[in-house]
Amino acid sequence: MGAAQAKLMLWGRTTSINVMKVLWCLEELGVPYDREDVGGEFGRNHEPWYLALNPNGRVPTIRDKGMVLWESNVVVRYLSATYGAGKLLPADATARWHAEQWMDWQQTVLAPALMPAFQNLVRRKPSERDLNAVEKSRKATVEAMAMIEARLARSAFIAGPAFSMGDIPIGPGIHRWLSLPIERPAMPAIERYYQTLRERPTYRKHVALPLA
Ligand SMILES: N[C@@H](CCC(=O)N[C@@H](CS)C(=O)NCC(=O)O)C(=O)O
Repeated sequence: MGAAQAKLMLWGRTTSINVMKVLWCLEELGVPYDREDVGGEFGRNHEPWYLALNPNGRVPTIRDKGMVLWESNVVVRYLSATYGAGKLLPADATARWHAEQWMDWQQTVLAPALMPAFQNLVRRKPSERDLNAVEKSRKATVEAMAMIEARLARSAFIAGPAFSMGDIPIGPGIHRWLSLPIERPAMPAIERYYQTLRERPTYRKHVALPLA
């Protein structure tokens, strides 16, 4: 036996939607980890030591088996492939590639749609809120959520009949969307999906928390 393998290290504050994905994934897979607060009120993400790990200056960043990795959805893919084959990484090819597809869509469509409403309504003081940006964001998110609603009307989870890595980037956005004080059309498949996710202790522990 060689020296004990260092525990996986995660840098990032727990209130970050992108850090939540990694925390949720680690917890689903039962991978032991250490974590340090970086970003938001904790700062440090523009310090040289952090930029040497992650030149993008954002959270999360992980180090595992000597490899440093950032970009939350890539970290979720890495963890799923390394520790979650047959669990979070679907064995079925269609489910695998549908998971990948919805993960990229979350980064490029859902996240930019939802972020302005969240930032304005949760992170800013009422006097500093841009309500036009909130309304634009609300409408863009309704359009994005309509795509998820259609998908979930014919599939229990985002990539098929089973929970997978594809649900991990989507789940935190669903919680934020349903928790924001904004008008939303009824989306019964999303409501059903949210209740299913909330049955997972890992989702309740890291994701379905009061907005902060
Ligand atoms: N595409 C990146 C985005 C990372 C990102 O924007 N993280 C935010 C938090 S959700 C951040 O670092 N904000 C600056 C901060 O926390 O100080 C990813 O998915 O990891």
